[in-house]
Amino acid sequence: MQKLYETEAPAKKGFLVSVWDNKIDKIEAQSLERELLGLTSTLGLEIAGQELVHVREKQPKFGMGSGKAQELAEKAAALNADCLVFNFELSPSQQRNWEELANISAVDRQELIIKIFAERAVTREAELQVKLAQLVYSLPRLSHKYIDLSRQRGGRYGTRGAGETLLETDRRQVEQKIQKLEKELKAVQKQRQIQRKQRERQGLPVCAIVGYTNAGKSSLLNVLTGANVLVEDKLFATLDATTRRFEPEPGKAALLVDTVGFIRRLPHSLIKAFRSTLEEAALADLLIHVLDASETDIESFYQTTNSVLGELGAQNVPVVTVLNKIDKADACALENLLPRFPGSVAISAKDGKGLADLKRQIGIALGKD
Ligand SMILES: Nc1nc2c(ncn2[C@@H]2O[C@H](COP(=O)(O)OP(=O)(O)OP(=O)(O)O)[C@@H](O)[C@H]2O)c(=O)[nH]1
Ligand SMILES: [Mg+2]
Repeated sequence: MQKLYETEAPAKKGFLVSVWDNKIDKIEAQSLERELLGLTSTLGLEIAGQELVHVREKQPKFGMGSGKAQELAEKAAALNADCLVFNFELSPSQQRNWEELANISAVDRQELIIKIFAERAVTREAELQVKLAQLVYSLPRLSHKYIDLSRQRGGRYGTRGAGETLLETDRRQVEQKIQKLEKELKAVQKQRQIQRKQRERQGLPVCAIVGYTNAGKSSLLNVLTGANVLVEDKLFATLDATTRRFEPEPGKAALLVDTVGFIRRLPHSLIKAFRSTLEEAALADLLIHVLDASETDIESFYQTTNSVLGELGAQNVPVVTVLNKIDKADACALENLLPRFPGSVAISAKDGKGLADLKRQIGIALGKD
């Protein structure tokens, strides 16, 4: 069969391109730039350099002016970067244009996030969900130079690049694969529904811990229940919902579910593919919305989580808002946050501060039913 494109050697050094346009303010642009750095490092890629470009008017060919694009391609080449990483969504044609211009792979934020999810998937369900998201993302991009961004891959992905499945295949085959995966996923998800029903039979109220990635959700689950869920200073450490029993008040048991973290501009193919996992939140009796109080851009994180929750149909579930990492937060900033999030509970999952108060608030919220 004819090959559509060749897989490139693994990329080692990325040149990061972030844009700041009229739609967002500079603080958010800088926070997105930091986040792009976090996403890239999570994949184990070295950073060759980065630039925040102010774009007055988006131009179709590169998403910015051709002169600026040329300048960035030259900078990346001078720094020996072997891939360009963008903090905005590239259309399939923009992606191709950048790759032709710079002669290295161009990866956007969406693809980066999908690749991280691919690395993190452990359960069969998560694996199927990620594969599905990858194929949906790849479908209009069959000419994209697929590269292997990861240097820390384990055996599961072997020497295969994330897009390699596309190598020897064509659009129709990809579509068939998508259909097959959707079917397989449905079967696996039935299993999850059975588990959910069993849980319901226990008759215990369910609290779902939700929030932006890296806010400290798994840390909170661990300190409240003695669980041993992986906690890491990396984005998307958790991809599967873990459930544990706990007692917010003596003699009053509830179930606590850890969930996948959210991120700004979460790729739609991922939301769609992970819908059943994310829906844990919509089916809960109570949401525990964890915010990282030490983040300067907390407002944008708060809005992102709320808008994804809305999309999942969880807007009417009662919420206890938690300001976590107070041990790290600036005392003055914290004072401003408390009136901004009335009724919120300030805690530190790290040193245990505020946990007794949080349990009390959870008990009260559950008692309201
Ligand atoms: N200083 C401080 N660090 C914390 C606290 N809670 C969590 N962290 C750290 O924040 C990082 C992320 O914590 P996780 O619990 O993995 O966060 P998460 O929300 O589950 O993240 P994802 O699963 O990736 O969405 C880790 O390095 C934790 O050690 C806290 O109260 N104080
Ligand atoms: Mg987690």
